Amino acid sequence: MNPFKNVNFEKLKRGLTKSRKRLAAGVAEALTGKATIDEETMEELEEALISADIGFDVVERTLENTRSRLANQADRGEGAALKAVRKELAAQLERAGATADYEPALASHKPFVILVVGVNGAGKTTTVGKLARNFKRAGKSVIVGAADTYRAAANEQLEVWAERAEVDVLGMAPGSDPSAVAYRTVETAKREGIDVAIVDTAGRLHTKANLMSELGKIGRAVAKLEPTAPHETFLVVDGGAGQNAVQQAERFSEATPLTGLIVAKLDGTAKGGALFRICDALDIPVRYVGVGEGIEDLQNFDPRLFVEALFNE
Ligand SMILES: Nc1nc2c(ncn2[C@@H]2O[C@H](COP(=O)(O)OP(=O)(O)O)[C@@H](O)[C@H]2O)c(=O)[nH]1
Ligand SMILES: [Mg+2]
Repeated sequence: MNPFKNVNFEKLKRGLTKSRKRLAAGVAEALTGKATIDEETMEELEEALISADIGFDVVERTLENTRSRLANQADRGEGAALKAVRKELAAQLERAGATADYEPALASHKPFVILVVGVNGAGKTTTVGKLARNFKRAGKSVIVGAADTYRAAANEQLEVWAERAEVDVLGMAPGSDPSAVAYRTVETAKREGIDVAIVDTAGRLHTKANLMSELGKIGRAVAKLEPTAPHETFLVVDGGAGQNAVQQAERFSEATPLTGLIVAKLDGTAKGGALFRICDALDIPVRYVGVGEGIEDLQNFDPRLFVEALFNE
């Protein structure tokens, strides 16, 4: 195999600038100059983490574990506390299954079939282009399927990304059945021995039941050709959507089994902390993060590196 991982700490850091400012300022205010961390400091810390959108449950668990970690060591100063908080925050992401070791199981499935779902404007099509590029850089052949058949412009948008990523694209006439596009994409991948088939779907309001049930239909269409497919169903959420993203994720996971999250547009928001509550609420691992509009801007998700980038000055 030829693993390619797009991990670029400096770019990640830059992308998280707004979120880091929000988080780091509050945490620094709570901890700076404290020789030992007392309960009052813990409360300030709690406030800082909550106002960084991290979500109540995650914050409570993080602080509880931080307390017991500190209780078991001699050094309970500012530095030790910060270190413990970071470790615990990363642990919360790992708890939902995120890991730096994640690799799509391309060796076990050919084609490896990925469905990309989410609400309108979340960043799906852009993410499909970036994903295709990452696989291409790993030496894999890729086909993308334009199953957003509702808008005439959707095909063109995906074609532009496919061209940038230098991969094949399969589109059908606007108004075609999205399941048919998905089916033909996988069929073409099989026939031509293509490694990865990525199906882009139309944005749908998580409140519209008929569109949501169509997702199940798309999944069943590809399973007719490949019983184990789709091998991944990624939900793309806008990193700036906060609590709203939690609700989206809940509705989507009712409509179709989700295997991972992709959090896009983290570069545009100060609400990056919401990523913690999203994967905690759904118990679904984050697999990739989008930190820019360029084709190279989809990074593999490493929980520890992410937390490091959220705090690192
Ligand atoms: N800054 C930034 N913009 C993004 C990112 N991902 C997507 N976008 C932008 O979000 C907008 C909607 O993206 P699109 O892929 O069309 O969303 P879709 O409706 O879910 O397919 C576009 O303007 C993208 O350029 C990202 O990681 N960072
Ligand atoms: Mg789209």
